[in-house]
Amino acid sequence: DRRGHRMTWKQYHRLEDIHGFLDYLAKTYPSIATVTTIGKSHEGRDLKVIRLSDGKPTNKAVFIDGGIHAREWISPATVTYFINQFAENFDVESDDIKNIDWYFLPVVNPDGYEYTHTVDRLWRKNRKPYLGTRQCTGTDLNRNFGYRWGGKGSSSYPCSEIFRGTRAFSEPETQAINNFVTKSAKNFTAYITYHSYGQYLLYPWGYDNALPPDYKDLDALGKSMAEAISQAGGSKYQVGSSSGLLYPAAGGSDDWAKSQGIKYTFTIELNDTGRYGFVLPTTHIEPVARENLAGLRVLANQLKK
Ligand code: ING
Ligand code: ZN
Repeated sequence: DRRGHRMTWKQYHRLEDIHGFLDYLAKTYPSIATVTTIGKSHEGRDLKVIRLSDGKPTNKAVFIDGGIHAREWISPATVTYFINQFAENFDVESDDIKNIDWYFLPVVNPDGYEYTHTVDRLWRKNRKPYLGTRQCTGTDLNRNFGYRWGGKGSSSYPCSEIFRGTRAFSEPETQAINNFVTKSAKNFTAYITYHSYGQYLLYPWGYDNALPPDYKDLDALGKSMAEAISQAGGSKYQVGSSSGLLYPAAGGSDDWAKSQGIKYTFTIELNDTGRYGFVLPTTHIEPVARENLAGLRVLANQLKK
């Protein structure tokens, strides 16, 4: 349309609209926005990262992703809301925001995401077939990352919803993130991955009931973020380690990020607490994204300290 893209936060969008939106921003704001394809999905779709930055060499770096799980549509919707907010208002944003190099990958699992739009609304995994006798499709990308891969809460059975894959980083989508984050010479100080649902701010470890040495820092920041979310929109988020608050699950992206030395690492389970679950009505997109932007601002503020 006349804005040059089709993205809104009043409905859930197909991958084409999301990618068109990122490309539009890179074209419209070339001094701050850059789009890079960091790899391809199994079916050959682009894994597009948008960087928003004023290029100051002293900036910290933050990596944010969404859509690891196909059916959690509120996640890409929320991440694209952040991108829109920062890109459209970068010059008037706070220094907290401008002193960060932001890297956003809104759809980690584009094949699964498209599949939930066309075939099965509740698909979770990616779409790479397992070449075994049972011919089941898909690996749970949040069990495929390479820290303590293969442990509790993951399955070696390809038909399982939590199939871990045949080895750590066996999937092109997780490989691309691993390569980008570990080989790009960026010094990432925070990693946030958005999922749904449950309203939780989760920190490592997920693989088992153990806590990282600095978990008190993560817990304190998580509680401040939860407070900001509640003040902005009223949703209550619980804070704790993923294994402690939910269940042990090895091979998650947050554990891997933490193992790479990224201090502030969170999995955020967006709204709701189960009334609609994965099929959150579109009227919830703006309120959920808006209150979570308030939470993200608290994280940005912490990084300058
Ligand atoms: N929940 C996460 C899952 O992958 C989780 C919970 C978070 C597990 C962090 C491990 C680490 O099962 C959803 N809804 O995907
Ligand atoms: Zn998920």
